[in-house]
Amino acid sequence: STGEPASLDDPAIDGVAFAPKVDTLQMRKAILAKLTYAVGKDPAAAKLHDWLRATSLAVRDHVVDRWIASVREAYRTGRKRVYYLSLEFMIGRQLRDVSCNLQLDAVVREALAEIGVDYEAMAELEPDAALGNGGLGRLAACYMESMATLAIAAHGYGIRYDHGLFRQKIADGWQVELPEDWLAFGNPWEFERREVAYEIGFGGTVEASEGWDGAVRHTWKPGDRVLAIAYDTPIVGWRGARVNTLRLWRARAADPIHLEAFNRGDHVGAVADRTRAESISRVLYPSDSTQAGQELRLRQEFFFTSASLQDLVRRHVQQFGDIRSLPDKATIQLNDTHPAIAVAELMRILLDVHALGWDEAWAITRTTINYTNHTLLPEALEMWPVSLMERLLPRHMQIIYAINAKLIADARKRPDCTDGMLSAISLIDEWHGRGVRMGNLAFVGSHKINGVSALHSELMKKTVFKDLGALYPERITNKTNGITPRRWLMQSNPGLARLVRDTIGEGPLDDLEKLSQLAPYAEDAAFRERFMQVKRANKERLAALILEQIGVRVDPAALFDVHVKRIHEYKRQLLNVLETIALYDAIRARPNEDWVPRVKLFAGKAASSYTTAKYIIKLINDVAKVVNSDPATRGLLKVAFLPNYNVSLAQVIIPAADLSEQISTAGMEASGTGNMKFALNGALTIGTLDGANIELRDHIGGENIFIFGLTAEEVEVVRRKGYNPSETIADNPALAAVMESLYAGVYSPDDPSRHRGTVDALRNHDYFLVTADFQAYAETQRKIAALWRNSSDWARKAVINTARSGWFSSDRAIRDYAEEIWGVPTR
Ligand code: NBG
Repeated sequence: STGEPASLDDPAIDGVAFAPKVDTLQMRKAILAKLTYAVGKDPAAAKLHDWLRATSLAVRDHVVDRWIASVREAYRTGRKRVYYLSLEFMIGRQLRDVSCNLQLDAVVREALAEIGVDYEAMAELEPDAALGNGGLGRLAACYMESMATLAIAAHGYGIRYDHGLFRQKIADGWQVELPEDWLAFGNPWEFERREVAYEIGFGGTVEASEGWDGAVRHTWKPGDRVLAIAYDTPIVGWRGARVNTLRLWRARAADPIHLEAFNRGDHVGAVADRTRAESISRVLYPSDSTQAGQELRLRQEFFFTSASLQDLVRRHVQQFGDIRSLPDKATIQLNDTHPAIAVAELMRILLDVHALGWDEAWAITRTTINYTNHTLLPEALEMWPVSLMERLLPRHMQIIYAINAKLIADARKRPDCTDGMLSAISLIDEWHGRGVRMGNLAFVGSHKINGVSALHSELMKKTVFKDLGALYPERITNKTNGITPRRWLMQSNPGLARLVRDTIGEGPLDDLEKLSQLAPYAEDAAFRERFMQVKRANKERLAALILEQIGVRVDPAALFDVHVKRIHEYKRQLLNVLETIALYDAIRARPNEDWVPRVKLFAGKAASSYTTAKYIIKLINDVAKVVNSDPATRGLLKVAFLPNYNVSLAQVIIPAADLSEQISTAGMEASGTGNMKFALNGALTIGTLDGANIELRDHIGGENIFIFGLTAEEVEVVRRKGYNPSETIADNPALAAVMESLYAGVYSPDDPSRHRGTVDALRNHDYFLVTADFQAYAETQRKIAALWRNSSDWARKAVINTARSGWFSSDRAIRDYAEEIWGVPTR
């Protein structure tokens, strides 16, 4: 019923582009058949949700054909597999992504139009799969898609949270967190695999005994066990090059119910064990770049890591018969430290289950595992109390002590070894009440360790991994992040994608670096005109959304100045707000000046326990209220905070931006990936020399980006010397006035003291150097306004931004990982 299914042994799966052969009539029949036989509805009675399900299932059939062929190909060729372990995968909506990559988009649209179903309205009903917090989870999603595009045999492993990242509502200007329920209407993109289940142990004891060879063998007898059940989601590469599997684990109790207790009348107690076991995959921790120090979090980390390792070891032994060839046939990438326990768990499996000797087990572990570090923030470096680890994972703790003993012994052999060095590299931190340093464990157990931008990788060598890096210098490498152009250009900005294609052809669709062919068109007035028309249409769409969502009317002709990302002090939304207030003051003071109409758009979630970040959200909304209702601004300045920032909202906001705010305190944003998405979509950037902004400047040229503020080195010096913000404030009348009005409660008349804590913190410490960078930021914003007045110069730079963003494709990033870390071929 789905038209022509691809042949399951289709040789094209080895990498040649492919498109399912299906016409509109066949697609229409397929959707109607799904509606009738899978959804069980009469077309006359079907709701939009039913059509969404039927359409997804019809498209999914084409995915499955390619998926099975991909799996067969991997077995047939015996090629090396990549295993990507991540606590977060922020994959967003699937229907448009899958149809785009299989070139089914037009056919689906036409088929639905013939049936009389509004595709756009229907697609809006699909919930975002928001199994992540921010950049780290979205990176994992982009990488999964690029691995399939480059025809790498890859498996993603994570947790199937019942509830993803909370929904954010703004009530009276404050963030309110509501539960997210993405599975409420079922999930057509996942396949439950009840037969793929592993036991995950916790607690208990370790028994030592003598093996047949006289060696000591350890057996872990866990105190309790939960089951990990697999749920598979196919991930389709561009043009269906390959379909890989994202395998997410759900926790289930081994025994669903205690019948005896139930029959006794204890109906709640009868399912208590089940509730406890299943809590492991219940919710995503809403922590972004900070440590969630909960026992449940450690249970989540071990749960998915152990299930994934058991699964990949089973697959390897089944396919190749010998565990010792694992490093030749598998490579494991740890996405941040969350799965760092993999080092000890793989050792346990090799030593205790496969009875290998220590040295052999260690060599296998050390050549199979790699680790990506995503932050230098000290509060984000995971450290689990030794006491907790000993209780929950007693065998792993023994292994960690043994790894540590060998590490220390090796370091002692070095002539330059000092006590300071030994205490820095140790897996055990003795300073903060004995904790296991998960970052060090990941480093020591890995073949390669990478940072996510050039600056971040350099800083990693100088800070967190200074001593380990000195011991093992060949291990540290850089892999600058990337973004998939399928979602972040083709799907989110079809107007621009069409213009690119009409102008320079299909090349960039398969190799984003070919976007550079667009550069000469920056000098072509007619082209610039069309480029800006696309932008204008995107801005109109966003303006309508802003009006609908929060009732604020913005002029699509205004400069859209956009700051969207998680709310965090180091990302400095505050710097932007202070400058917004200063601009508001200036407009009122000099109303007759030729002001550039500007929309200050913000969106982003604050971690539920991060009070300061929540006050920043409230402040933005307080400022918005005053500014937007003041007739004195004559609509020249509008401030808007859009609630519930997520992947789908980003897909609407980013193509409509003129200016991208990337203004973190230098040295603190590991990479950023939003910065790349904005530039690709023709926004200019105002940014600090931080993370991948530096590479952005290098690629698009210093004259096409607005860089300001302290460098990472200067930040370090200023902090070391001791920074005095009150002097800076006193020297800057505009800034001083902003601080005073905030302190006096001008923006919070209902509670004049509300923002005094914020002002005091800035006046007294200002750790993130907001006041230090204020003047440079404000001046740069005025330069940007001046450029905006010259619309052809602006358009020229916007075109150049798009033309030179090709390097930031995640295909480039994945190719680097494949060649330099994983040792697997790409297409
Ligand atoms: C984040 C960094 C970002 C980076 C993403 C992806 C964590 C721990 N780190 O700068 O803050 O772009 O990772 O690498 O979430």
